Amino acid sequence: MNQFLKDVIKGLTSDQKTLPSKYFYDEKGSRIFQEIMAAEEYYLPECEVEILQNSSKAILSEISAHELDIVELGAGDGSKTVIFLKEAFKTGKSLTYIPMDISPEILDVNQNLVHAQIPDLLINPIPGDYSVTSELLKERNKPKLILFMGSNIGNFPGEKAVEFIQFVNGLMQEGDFFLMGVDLKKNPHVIRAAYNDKEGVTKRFNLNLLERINRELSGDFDLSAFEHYGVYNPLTGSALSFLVSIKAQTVHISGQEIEFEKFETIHTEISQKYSLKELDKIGSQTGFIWDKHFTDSREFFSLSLFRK
Ligand code: AVJ
Repeated sequence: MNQFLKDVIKGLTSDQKTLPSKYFYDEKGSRIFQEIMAAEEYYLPECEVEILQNSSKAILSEISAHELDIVELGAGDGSKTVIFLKEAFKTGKSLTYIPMDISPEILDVNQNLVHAQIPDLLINPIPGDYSVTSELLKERNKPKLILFMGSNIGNFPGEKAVEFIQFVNGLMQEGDFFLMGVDLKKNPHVIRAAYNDKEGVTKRFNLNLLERINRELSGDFDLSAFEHYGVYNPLTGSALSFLVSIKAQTVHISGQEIEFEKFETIHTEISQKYSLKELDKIGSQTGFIWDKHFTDSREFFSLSLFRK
């Protein structure tokens, strides 16, 4: 049985039905995510861009190595990272950009975009699940800067985020750097709106997960019988996305029957928000000697630099 099918069946036969958010990003899902990034309510990219424009130099000034591998986990289309790469290229360091992403199609987009803007930058894309492909880094012994942008860390629930950062730390040598984009705690209305855009792009993004199951795993989800529900809980700092079955129904996936009660939900995503204090604590918990936060003017978002 392929891993996707295994994960889907496991998730949909649990008491609280769930689906892993990494499966959002097939070719179509990656394109819808690009639309989310352009949605008015989805403030994250513009904040990250503002920080990259204003602070890339300051971030780079912390890094003295002349030869540097810039590794990006979950790189996506590279449209924001290229701002940083341009600044890095100007320093005259000898750089290799190593974008990793689960979607090979988006890595092609990434490579074309970065190459068009910095023709002389060495690019070495690696497609695949970065929790697997990042193991390849252990074979490279150049100084490293690992990027994990866009608040992708938010997709890991609580302890799993700490474990993941520990895992990243384990890929690094003393003196290497980790730069992580993190969405900060803020007015709950602002967060809720970001996951409930008026145009319904986020809804399409969520429903594409069911469509993907239909396409790839011979599923028969009726997309019109599921609604998108996005909430933010200030108690926990978690934005959560669900698909709600609006009626009792039976769905078939590769021959297996899955029953839904009326209004039963599938939990599809967590997008955790952090405070700068929490990030400091996580940094020291996960083996870094210091961290420094670069934020936008509204303090909505942080690019946090950690040194091993
Ligand atoms: C790519 C994980 C950062 O959680 O904000 C956007 C994905 N989901 N809207 C996020 C997402 C719904 C996004 N990350």
